[in-house]
Amino acid sequence: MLLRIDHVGVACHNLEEKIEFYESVFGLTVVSREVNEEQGVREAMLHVADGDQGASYVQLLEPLHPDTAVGRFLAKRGEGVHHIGYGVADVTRALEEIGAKGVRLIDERPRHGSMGASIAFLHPKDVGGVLTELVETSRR
Ligand code: CMX
Ligand code: CO
Repeated sequence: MLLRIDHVGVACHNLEEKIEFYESVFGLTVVSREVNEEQGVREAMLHVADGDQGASYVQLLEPLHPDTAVGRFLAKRGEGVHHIGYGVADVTRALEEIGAKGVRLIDERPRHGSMGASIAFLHPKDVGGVLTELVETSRR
């Protein structure tokens, strides 16, 4: 069901500073910058590699407000890995299959994610403490 690791989501206080760090230390390139009001983030996708099943990225996340998912995470745990995003062929179908196995779905239906993707989150409490995102890449 999981095709690849699409991205690792990293929570940070200052997006521009963290972009500079990933560019200068790892030589990564920003391929997209977006504000996603629904998710409460300002974010950037940095390309890591291309594989048979698609590309993989680091997603840097800065909260738009303290009272958001990433804002609360930063206050509680500080900067660090926030979630893992796995590529799937069909996010609606994956949600049905995973929900049927008793895993709590944060999103019953897909939402809008980076670069036109359809995304949905699974509750970290049912995935061994790992906030898990399913990503269906847009077919552009
Ligand atoms: N990873 C692992 N555990 C996490 C977590 C994370 N990223 N965020 C919160 N938790 C844990 C907390 O530690 C807490 O556990 P304890 O009760 O044992 O302390 C529990 O989950 C509830 O956390 P909370 O502080 O009450 O936080 P929220 O109200 O924000 O709820 C969650 C948590 C996962 C439901 C919420 O963050 C959410 O809906 N996330 C999905 C959306 C999202 O993260 N969007 C930003 C990224 C967008 C993108 O990738 O495009
Ligand atoms: Co993500």
